[in-house]
Amino acid sequence: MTTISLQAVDFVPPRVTGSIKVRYPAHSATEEKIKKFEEAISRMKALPEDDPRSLKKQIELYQAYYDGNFDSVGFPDPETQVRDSWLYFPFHRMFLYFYERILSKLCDDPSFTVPFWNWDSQQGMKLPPMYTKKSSPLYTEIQNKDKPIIVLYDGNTDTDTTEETTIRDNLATMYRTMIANGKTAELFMGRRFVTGNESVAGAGSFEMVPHRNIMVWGGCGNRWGEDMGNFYSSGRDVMFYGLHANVDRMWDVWNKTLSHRNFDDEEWLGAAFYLYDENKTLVKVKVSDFVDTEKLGYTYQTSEIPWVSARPIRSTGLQYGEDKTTVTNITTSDFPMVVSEVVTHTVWRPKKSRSKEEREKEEEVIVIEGIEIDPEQYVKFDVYVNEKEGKFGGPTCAEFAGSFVNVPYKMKKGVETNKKKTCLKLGLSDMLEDLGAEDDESVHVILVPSSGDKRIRIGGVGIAYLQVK
Ligand SMILES: [Cu+2]
Repeated sequence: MTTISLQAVDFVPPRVTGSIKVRYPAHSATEEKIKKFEEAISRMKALPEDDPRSLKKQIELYQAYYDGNFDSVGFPDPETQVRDSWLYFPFHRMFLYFYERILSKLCDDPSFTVPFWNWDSQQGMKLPPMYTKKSSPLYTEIQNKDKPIIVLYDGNTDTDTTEETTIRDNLATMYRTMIANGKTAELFMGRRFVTGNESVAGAGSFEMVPHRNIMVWGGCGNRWGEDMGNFYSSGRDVMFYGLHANVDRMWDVWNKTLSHRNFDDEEWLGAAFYLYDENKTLVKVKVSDFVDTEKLGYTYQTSEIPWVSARPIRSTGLQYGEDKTTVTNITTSDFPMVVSEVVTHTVWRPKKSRSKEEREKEEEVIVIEGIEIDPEQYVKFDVYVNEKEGKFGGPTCAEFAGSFVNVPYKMKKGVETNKKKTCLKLGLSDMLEDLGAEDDESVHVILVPSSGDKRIRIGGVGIAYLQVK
């Protein structure tokens, strides 16, 4: 193992005086803004490749924090990845912040901001026009090739799906991710990840869905999914930065509009990364400096949030999901097992008939643990609750709890495929209310492998309670 010593300066937050900068939606950008952005990107692309601000170095820098490139000193396991953990949101905020500062300097405009691809609104669900003009430096060949017109949050690639259905599914998916499955910092932002922590990883609701499916949608659809659908290549596509600006905006919405609090653990606030600024200086940045965009001197243009009213409805009596699927009953003694077909498992609830106050204090969650997959493969399985008829109607059903999604990535050399275990936690409290099942002694948890690699090993399924702050 090589240990590298880094000469870096500590990050000093900018002095914010007067009005702050506003990031704007890509689909409604003015000609003037597009021209400025094109100019800045052209200059970044023209930098020598070994300049730490060059596009090549941005791509490499991004990949450096994925794909198991670093060990924590003295703790080879678990390997360091910003995926699947509470580092996902802050790392991306930092990365984009410096990307924006570099572009701002390159186009010599202190008021410069990056656009956000407003994929959570109906108008933003198609490729924004700024990325589709062949002669533009914002254009990527792969990006513009054969893909459904509307971005698919759920990863569903049914060819007979209409635009209207996809938009409806997308909005329901966003509601579930941001609201029903986003009640605590752990559920929304991901599991705790600290040096020497041997416990398994786990992505938050948002990193898993829709984020991963949007990355895959942005890729070329082959096994490796380049550019956007694979971490080593995603930074090649200019739209990837717009995608993540909206990810950053969603974190801001979760804090400010939905009034949720971040982690307050010292380990999270003190977690540090090394990034290059606009003057090629290596800067050590801490999460604590990146919890509020306004303290960094930027905010997001106010934009409609259509998914807040898209609470999924009960599927009974609806027309979709006509095909019935055969479901196999399994019991606790069957675990660990490889789930390659639809299975249902009855899970006893330690608490039932909880009052509204109790439900607001503690979120009941389904825990699917010991998930082992091949990290180099796309994997998606869905989780339904109490869907007794074998009809799996997708994100707008009240019985749909959420999904597990893997975007292909690499583990460090020497680590066996399938070694890393992860888990999935999905909020149950709202669902049980919608299904009228709060008084039931058990819930039926149905696992539906839906696309990608189907060699999914599951360690067990249970119920837990997480405190809501
Ligand atoms: Cu991403």
